[in-house]
Amino acid sequence: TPSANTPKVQPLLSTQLAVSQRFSQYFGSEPDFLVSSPGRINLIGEHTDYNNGFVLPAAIDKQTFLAISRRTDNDLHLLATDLDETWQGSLSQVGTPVGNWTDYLVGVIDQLHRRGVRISGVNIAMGGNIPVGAGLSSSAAMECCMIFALNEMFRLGLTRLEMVRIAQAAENQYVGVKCGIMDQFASVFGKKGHALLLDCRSMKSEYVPLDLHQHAILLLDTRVKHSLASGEYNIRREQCEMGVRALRKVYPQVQSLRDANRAMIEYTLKDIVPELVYLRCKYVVEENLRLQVGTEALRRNDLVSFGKKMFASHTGLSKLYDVSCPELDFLVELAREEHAIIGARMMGGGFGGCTINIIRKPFINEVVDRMGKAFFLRFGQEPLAHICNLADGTQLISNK
Ligand code: GAF
Repeated sequence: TPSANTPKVQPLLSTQLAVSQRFSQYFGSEPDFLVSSPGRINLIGEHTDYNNGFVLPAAIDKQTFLAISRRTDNDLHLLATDLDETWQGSLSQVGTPVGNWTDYLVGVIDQLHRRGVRISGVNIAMGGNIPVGAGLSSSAAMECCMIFALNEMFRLGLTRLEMVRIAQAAENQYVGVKCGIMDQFASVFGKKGHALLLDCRSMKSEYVPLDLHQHAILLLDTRVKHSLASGEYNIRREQCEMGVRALRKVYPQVQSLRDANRAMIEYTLKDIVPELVYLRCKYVVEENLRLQVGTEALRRNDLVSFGKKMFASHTGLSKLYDVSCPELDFLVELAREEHAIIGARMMGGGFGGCTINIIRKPFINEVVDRMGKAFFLRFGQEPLAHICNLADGTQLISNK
């Protein structure tokens, strides 16, 4: 494992125990159900999900845990064990978002109400070890835990895909980030040792075994919080939609950027939309192609070719899609110089968070030290290093 700048991430078992113990202390009885939902990485295919394209995420061994029990009234009592914060409200008046962690839970109830599903009061304690704001989808994990727990408790009979859609809709309509489906899908459907190849149009998915041999997945967290991300994220979506509208006038078959090809972008779109729209669309079309070629390389166990696609993905995200930041660019440039790193790129929505690196295991310590020092000299603090393993998705851990 990496050395000095490895953060003190709580081991999973103690985090899980802490959440149920805090539940019992605060609410005075044991929870009826304990569920967990993981964070995710994405190997390649960034900002392609809301363009109906492909993504290749995986659930990881960092989790959110949620303990729940019934109340006799119609209230919602929440406890965030990591923050030591509480919140109470009535289920009959799901109000407007308040801009903190409670929105991810209340947003799910809001979705149930919109679907005409009423539940009675519950006590909930939630906590975990997914770094927040690091681009590892801690928010999706909260939403997925919530819907999964309510589905168990009230026997709502939802399928996993329905839960994914409810969790995403909570983020879109309550939290206000028009995210795609990738994060919630990966959190709910993750499988140990596997990535998920998801076609975001048909919603067909396939588990791709990820045999890394002597390599590991190293996340380097810039600790830059993506505060601008939600506004900029929604702007990127609008730019993509603008590109689709322009293309459709010439090519009626283009329903989303998924249907566009390089020639359409270079010979048609370039001349009919503002330059920024052209650059955004060019990135998306190229990233979808990179993902497909990259996935074939992974299936052949050709990690070196896959790694090259990761570097190219970063260049596109930084230069064409403009969702990187100096800290992420710096880490990827350093990674290009490291022989032990065979691929690296920024990950997730962007504007901060982590880079994902595929690295030869024996060199982890020395590389993390070297990159950490260089980063410190430039930005005045070290990135946090996490090694992650691919894990199972949302699950029931225990019930009374
Ligand atoms: C965020 C979103 F939530 C995802 O849906 C996806 O668009 C990602 O950014 C970029 O690939 O994580």
